[in-house]
Amino acid sequence: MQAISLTHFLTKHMQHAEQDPIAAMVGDIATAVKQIAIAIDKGALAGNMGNLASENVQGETQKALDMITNDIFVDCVQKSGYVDGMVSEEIELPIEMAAKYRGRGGYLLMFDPLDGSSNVNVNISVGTIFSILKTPQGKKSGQHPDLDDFLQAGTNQVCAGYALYGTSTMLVFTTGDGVNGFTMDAENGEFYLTHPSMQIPKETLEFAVNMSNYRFWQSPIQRYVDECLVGIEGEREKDFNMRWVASMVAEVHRILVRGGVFLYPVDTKNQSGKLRLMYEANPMSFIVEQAGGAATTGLLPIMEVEPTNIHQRVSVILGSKTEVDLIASYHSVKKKKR
Ligand code: P6P
Repeated sequence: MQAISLTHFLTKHMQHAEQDPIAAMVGDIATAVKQIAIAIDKGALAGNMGNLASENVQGETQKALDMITNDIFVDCVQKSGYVDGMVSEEIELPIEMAAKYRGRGGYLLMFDPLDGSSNVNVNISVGTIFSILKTPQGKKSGQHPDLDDFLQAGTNQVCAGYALYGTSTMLVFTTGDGVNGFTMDAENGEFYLTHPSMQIPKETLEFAVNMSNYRFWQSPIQRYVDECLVGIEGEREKDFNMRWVASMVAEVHRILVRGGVFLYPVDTKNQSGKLRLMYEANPMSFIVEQAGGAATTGLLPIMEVEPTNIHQRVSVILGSKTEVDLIASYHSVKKKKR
């Protein structure tokens, strides 16, 4: 039986009135994803694989594709008229919507246009991550939001998702009622529901971490990874496998499909962590929790972190609930300094 299209899903499965704006924004995001997929697919042929002279607010050298994808996303996603303002990983301050699109408003959108962009040059999967919040009450529709309006905990998200530009282009999102994955048919540009109601296995034998940071980690992380490496001879009494793609969207998607645990913790090198709370950790945490997984900083659920800066970083441990809960327990147990 033909899988249902995203267009059908957005009209039939999100038919409650209050979901209309979200359906409209997701439809615009899908349009942006199609255009980004084309831009990436051209690869070196398009001559946009190089670095720009500029740096983003993170101090990272910006790639041409970072800004190309950023502009595609802003152009497409403001068209619904529901977005009062956007925050992008690539732009220091909130992005104001063009006057012709300001009107209905009511929502704020944060996004990482091309997460893992350093992988583009070596043809490894990359992704786009997005998070949608409601504009705080009291704002007149069409009024530009203040910086503080974006500073909401991840538990306030009304929609979150990612696009994965991999062996196929996929759009995976949640509106708080489970996680659904759609695959793009390159021949007609439509997305089809190929992964309904995604669920993360509670157990896993696979962890994903950048092992080169081992010497910088805090003891609970070193303890957990040591136990995985000792395997069946040690406390865990089972052997583990490891993956590290250095592309968060690819890691999270693998975990959604077959389980696993992803770790990018704070350490003595990255004392606030590496990944950004508002447009990487929070949206991925919403998706993971909606799929039956867990997402913690080690000390508290990521979505309970009260943000103080739109580009702040956070410790990220997420995936199969059994492993994430075990790692969190190691943080609460006072272990002697290693
Ligand atoms: P490292 C990509 O730059 C990213 O933000 C995530 O997508 C990825 O999980 C992580 O950083 C990779 O970091 O230190 O291994 O290069």
